[in-house]
Amino acid sequence: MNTFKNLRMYNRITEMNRMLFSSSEQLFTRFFFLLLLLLIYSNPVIAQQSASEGDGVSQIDYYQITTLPAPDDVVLEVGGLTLLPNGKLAAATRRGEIWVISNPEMKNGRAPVYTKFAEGMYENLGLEYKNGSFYTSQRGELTKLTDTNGDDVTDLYERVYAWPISGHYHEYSYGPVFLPNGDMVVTANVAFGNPKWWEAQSHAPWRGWMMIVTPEGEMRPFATGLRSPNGIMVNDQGDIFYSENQGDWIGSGFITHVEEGDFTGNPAGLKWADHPLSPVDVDTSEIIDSELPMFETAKRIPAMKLPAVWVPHTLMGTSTAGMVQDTAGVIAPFKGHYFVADQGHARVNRATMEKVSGEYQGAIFPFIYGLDSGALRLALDESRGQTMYVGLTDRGWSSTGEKSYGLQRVDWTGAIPFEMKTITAVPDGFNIEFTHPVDREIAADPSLYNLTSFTYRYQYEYGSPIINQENVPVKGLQISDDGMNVRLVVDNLRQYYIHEVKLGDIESESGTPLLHDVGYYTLNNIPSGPALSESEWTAAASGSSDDSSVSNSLETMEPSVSPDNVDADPADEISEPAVKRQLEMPDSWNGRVDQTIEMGTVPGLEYDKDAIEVKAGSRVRFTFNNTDDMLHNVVIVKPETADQVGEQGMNLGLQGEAMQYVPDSDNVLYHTSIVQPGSSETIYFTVPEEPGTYQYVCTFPGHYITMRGTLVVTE
Ligand SMILES: [Cu+2]
Repeated sequence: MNTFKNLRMYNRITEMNRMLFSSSEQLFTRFFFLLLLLLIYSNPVIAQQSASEGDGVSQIDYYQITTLPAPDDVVLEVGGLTLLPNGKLAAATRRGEIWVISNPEMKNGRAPVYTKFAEGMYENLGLEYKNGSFYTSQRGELTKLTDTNGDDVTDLYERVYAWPISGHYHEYSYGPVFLPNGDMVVTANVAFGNPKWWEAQSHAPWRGWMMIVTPEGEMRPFATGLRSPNGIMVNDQGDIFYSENQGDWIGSGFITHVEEGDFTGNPAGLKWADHPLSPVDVDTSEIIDSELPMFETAKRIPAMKLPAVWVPHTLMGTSTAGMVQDTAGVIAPFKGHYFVADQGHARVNRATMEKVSGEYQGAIFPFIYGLDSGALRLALDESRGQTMYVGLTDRGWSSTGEKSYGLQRVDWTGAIPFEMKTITAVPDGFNIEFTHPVDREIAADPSLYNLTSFTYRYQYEYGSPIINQENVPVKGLQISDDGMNVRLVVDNLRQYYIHEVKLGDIESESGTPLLHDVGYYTLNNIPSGPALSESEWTAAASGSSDDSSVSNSLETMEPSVSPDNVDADPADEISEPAVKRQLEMPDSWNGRVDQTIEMGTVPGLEYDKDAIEVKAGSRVRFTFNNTDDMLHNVVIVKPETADQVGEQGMNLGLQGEAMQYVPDSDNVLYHTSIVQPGSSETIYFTVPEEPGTYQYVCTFPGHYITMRGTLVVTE
């Protein structure tokens, strides 16, 4: 356990260091300070983001994140990642190279060794190894590479299959992933066009398609409707899945089970549905911009395949990427589950799926936060166990995290976190399986299970707001004899809808709090079968079932004065202002402002100022100009509370949007609303009387880790 204590200490000191040396001129000093810390703790960990939950358990109690160092001249923008039979790791890069990495586990603290296996290719976004050869997708072809003389450098590049491209920058090609019969699955991104820059268009055959390619170079178009199909996975049943990214006709990211002839949502690829090789029987004229949910269109079009698991946008990530099934139980408590990388949020989620009425559906849960950059590819180390490698890149795509590429390792410590292990559908509600037995007394309270359902529009416009949000009142529950399962009996179960399951302070039998308290279940089918009879479950106390769920009302827009019961000690002295978002200059100021502050953004999720100095008690006019292409706010918080407030913002779930992602906490002093790209907002506030190092932070989900600075209040 000492290691973890050190890690936690490391995090705390990194944070201190961030506060002490935040101006850019002092970067040099900061670097040496960090180096010193690393020597003091003499630990192979080079970067470890804090993900403390603030209530007793945190990510680092269960998972250790280590950055694999690389030589300066290796620009490891990972597009493909695979483990080799000899224990080495191989990465294909967006720069067109393949690197073989020896000693990725960094035995005895020794650095990994990088050998360039291949170069001169173009935007490789997938990598597999089979029978002594690598297989990788370049933008325009699937390539096989072989080292024929055993010097760890390829000397044979063979084209397996080439597909046409128009030359548009967005025509990324992904894969391959092998099927059990030795054929390969590849996917082809659409181009963009007019009148909107983001409008998906298929300028060449099979853009927007999934293709099956045999090792002999025969290609079979398999399915279309794909927009930005960054992840491909074949599970232990031999079934094919792909991950999708939000855009036109795609309300949010998702994971879809793909079968031959499927149409998965985006109509661009339908341009080739009449082609003699096409197995897809859908006509573009059948796609109508109706503002209805996707499932309404699927009722009309038999070939339309609904997502097995929606990955709710901003709540669980922004760009669904690589996926891998943990068939060997590398992360043992989650054997058989699916890990799903998110590029935009630099995180990894965990999905579980089941088949109901012959179709896949399931849940997605948070797993790992705080990676260095956009998480694109995952590889599980099945031979050594307990390790997942994550390949990172964000060039042109932006993500949270402080770097633009790299390779990190997630090591499971062996301690099993208290989590919702699975959510499964039952005829009258959901069954939640936990990783440890629950504290029965606490878990018996139905008000601790908050369920809300919602979906997205199927529309031409980019993305979608959350629509048709409704409460799902919990009528009662039944705890299994072993305490591992809680079966919820609910009202208002809706087929096709995403059901948010958010838990209150449930603890395990041994008093451990949940590491993550939320999951999102996509209910494509409600199982048939007997419901629990009323004698089998404990009813909710009257009145508690209706108001336990999240309100959809905009009344929660201004979370101003209500106190928060979790409070950081050093902040207790600072009183909470009555109005936290003052848009007009207060009359009592008589038109006099002591200081005007302008704050902007810079690419890479940062403000354009690391620190601002203000005088205690002074009157400030504060303007936030969002010059970035993403949504941001500015939340001024009490000293040392940016992490806590940032995490609370991230955990608001469905309430977040209406609350401008500003948690209802007395650590929040002042804030702007969420400011749209290219817009600005001005607020007025009086600086606290207590001098100190306050913080400001963006609480839009996932941004708080890098988007922050210090507000130095002087006497
Ligand atoms: Cu932000």
